[in-house]
Amino acid sequence: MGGIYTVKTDQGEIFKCFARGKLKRNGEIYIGDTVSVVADKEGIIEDVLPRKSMLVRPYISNIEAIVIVLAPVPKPDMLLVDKLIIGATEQGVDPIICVNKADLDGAEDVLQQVVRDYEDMADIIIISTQTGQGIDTLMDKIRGRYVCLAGQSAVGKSSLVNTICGHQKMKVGDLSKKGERGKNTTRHVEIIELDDGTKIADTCGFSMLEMPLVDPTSLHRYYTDFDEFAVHCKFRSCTHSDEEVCGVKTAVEQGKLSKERYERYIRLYKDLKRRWEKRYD
Ligand SMILES: Nc1nc2c(ncn2[C@@H]2O[C@H](COP(=O)(O)OP(=O)(O)OP(=O)(O)O)[C@@H](O)[C@H]2O)c(=O)[nH]1
Ligand SMILES: [Mg+2]
Ligand SMILES: [Zn+2]
Repeated sequence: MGGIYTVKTDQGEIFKCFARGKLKRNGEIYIGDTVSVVADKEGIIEDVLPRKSMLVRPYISNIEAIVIVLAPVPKPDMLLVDKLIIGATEQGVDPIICVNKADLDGAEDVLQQVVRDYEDMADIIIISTQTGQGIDTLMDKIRGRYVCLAGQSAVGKSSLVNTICGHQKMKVGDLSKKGERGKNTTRHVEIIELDDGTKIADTCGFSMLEMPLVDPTSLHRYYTDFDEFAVHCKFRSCTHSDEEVCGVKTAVEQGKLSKERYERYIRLYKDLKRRWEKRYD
């Protein structure tokens, strides 16, 4: 925060550190980085060690799994879920989807939609930070791992941290009156360490998210649920967009693949194509 980095050493000491100019200028320090420091009273970050993973949204490194939180309110943004899953998969990070606020009407509908669209792509859990439902199941998936929470503002990420910690660790917000959006209560990323070694990074909610720029013709690789139908495409290199004989499109027409998910795929595909063609401009 404000150019000061909190670093924990192997011995468990916590240092406030500054960064060497070159690291800062290149925006090269991520939350979750393993760094080498020279520390006396205050520390200087000398170097960043190689990363196991690196996400740009949320801005975090070395995580093993990403917990994507959704809720009946605010209204789920499935395009955001698509992008988070693609970004995670690209970095070898496991996606886990948590449908929160199970105590509210509409949670079951969200769960059904999530199962329909992401069953093949992610672990799916329904939880409530208010009643405690599903929290043990989630803990079984993340225990001992380094994970981050991600998703729209006000879905309950900080509430989840508090439920897991058993006390009010993070500030919790409200839904703003107009539009039931979120108010972006969490403003910085914090990593919370539990006694059992689990590390959870609470992040700021966001709505807009640009995908990492992947070659649009390989976007379908992140849609493994398309694979069994893609064997019926005329061309092996089928992008499932404008091609005439396409097993994926047929499966969508026959209701074997989610139309909504496919339409979002096309939207991402076109978006990537536009960016890809302009990538050297
Ligand atoms: N009914 C219900 N409300 C919940 C649940 N979990 C969280 N909330 C409420 O949702 C609102 C937002 O919670 P936060 O934890 O601040 O949400 P957040 O995802 O951290 O939001 P940002 O920090 O803005 O990204 C608060 O009013 C919580 O009380 C739940 O399981 N059920
Ligand atoms: Mg929060
Ligand atoms: Zn096809």
